[in-house]
Amino acid sequence: MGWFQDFDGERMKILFLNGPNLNLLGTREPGIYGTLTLADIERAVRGRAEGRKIEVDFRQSNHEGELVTWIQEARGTRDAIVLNAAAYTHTSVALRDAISASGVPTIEIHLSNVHAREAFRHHSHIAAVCRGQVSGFGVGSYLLGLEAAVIVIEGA
Ligand code: CA2
Repeated sequence: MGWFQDFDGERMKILFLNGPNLNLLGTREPGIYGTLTLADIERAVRGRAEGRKIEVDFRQSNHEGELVTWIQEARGTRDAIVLNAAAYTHTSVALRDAISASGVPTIEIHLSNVHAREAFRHHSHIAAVCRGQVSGFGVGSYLLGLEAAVIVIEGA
């Protein structure tokens, strides 16, 4: 049996969270972030999850506090979080504390390769409390984030 089919428990509940300005995807800066909208990316993620024991919740907020609240609410209700914290990656101790306090395994993702960009994008406040990071694969970072979440949930 494939590692992605052998989850014996309930459906895996995976929460995708997207931070500030990601609602603008597909409308500006296509050279860096591509031409897909966030709705296109959500469709791709749901397509990858289809037919598997995976329940996807996909959200975006421009507000740090709202993201903090959603991370807090994930405790006991979600099996993993896949988080593109956008600019808050590089600024937010609040998100880091929320991830740490929630205890929910979290995968950090980025569309662009943050390490190949400006120096201020090289540091992530959340990396140390995440299980790992996927950066630089466009929509593929979301799909890899989904697979990473499944691997973490299954304990593979
Ligand atoms: O590469 C990523 O996914 C980022 O998380 C995107 C953030 C950036 O601050 C991080 O360093 C890397 C920015 C998201 C803003 O998205 C826009 C989309 C279209 C137009 C303008 C911004």
